[in-house]
Amino acid sequence: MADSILLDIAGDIARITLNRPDKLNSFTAAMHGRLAAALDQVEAARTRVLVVTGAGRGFCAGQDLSDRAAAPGAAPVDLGHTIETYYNPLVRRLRALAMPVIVGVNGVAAGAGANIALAGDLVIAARSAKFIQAFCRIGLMPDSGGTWFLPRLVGPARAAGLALLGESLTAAQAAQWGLIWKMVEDDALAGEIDALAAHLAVQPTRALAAIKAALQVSWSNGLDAQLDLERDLQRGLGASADYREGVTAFIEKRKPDFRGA
Ligand code: LHQ
Repeated sequence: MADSILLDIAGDIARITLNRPDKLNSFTAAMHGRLAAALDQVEAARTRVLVVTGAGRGFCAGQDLSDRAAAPGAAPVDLGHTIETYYNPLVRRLRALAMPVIVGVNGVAAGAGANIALAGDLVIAARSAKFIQAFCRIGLMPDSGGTWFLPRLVGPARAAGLALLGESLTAAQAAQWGLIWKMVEDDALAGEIDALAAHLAVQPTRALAAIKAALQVSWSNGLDAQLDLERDLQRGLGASADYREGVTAFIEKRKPDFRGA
């Protein structure tokens, strides 16, 4: 059986591909285990950017519904346990990774698959991709951070429409609404992701990690707390080798050689 998670680490760039294309890369418990192990390897390798994408025509259709089936007459499955064990740690981990996470949404992203995509820092979707908060179609509510991401990204009215109706949102609309960073034509997605990953891999990684952390916490901080946080993070960056290199390169009128330190 093919590996449900493919990991490729090339220099400073890590790529994880969700790889159950015949089931639109929907998650089984085994696949979650493989993904957690892959993320362990990414962290151990200390790469400077992570790309997450899907194999085949879908990005991820959320939970594999046959893996957690509520069979007629059977005792109900504890979905809270599934979420606590697999989905919440995954979302927390992607958000906490000290490097930018590019999510390349190559096709449909449904249910938890849509919200795992939104946990990325830069989400780029192919024109044919779709985002579906499919939960309400099967008697559930958005999880994997959906009720947190959606109102913050697209505002309360659109968040309510997406979550309550479970309709399919095109990539073009998602980009227009600000749900994602950008949409590109299908045949441009791979090249766009490669170029963005190559760019980010030579940027000042500590600064990017600080930006990521500060932007995230801004959603719950007041201005005073955020000003204090910026001061503290900037103080740390001010002592970094990459800051020294950035300023030196500026003064010497050359391209900086950032090492991520
Ligand atoms: C699938 C799936 C799938 C299994 C496509 N499972 N096979 C967390 C905690 C614990 C439990 C519950 O959930 C959660 C969070 C969640 O993620 S809940 C939401 C789960 N996801 C969904 O409800 C989406 C289900 N899928 C769909 O609605 C459609 O497949 C979409 C709209 C995504 C794509 O439609 P199509 O392009 O028409 O493709 P398809 O439906 O023909 O799917 C292709 C194959 O993939 C098919 O298998 P088959 O053997 O018949 O070819 C599907 O059965 C399979 N597949 N999603 N989630």
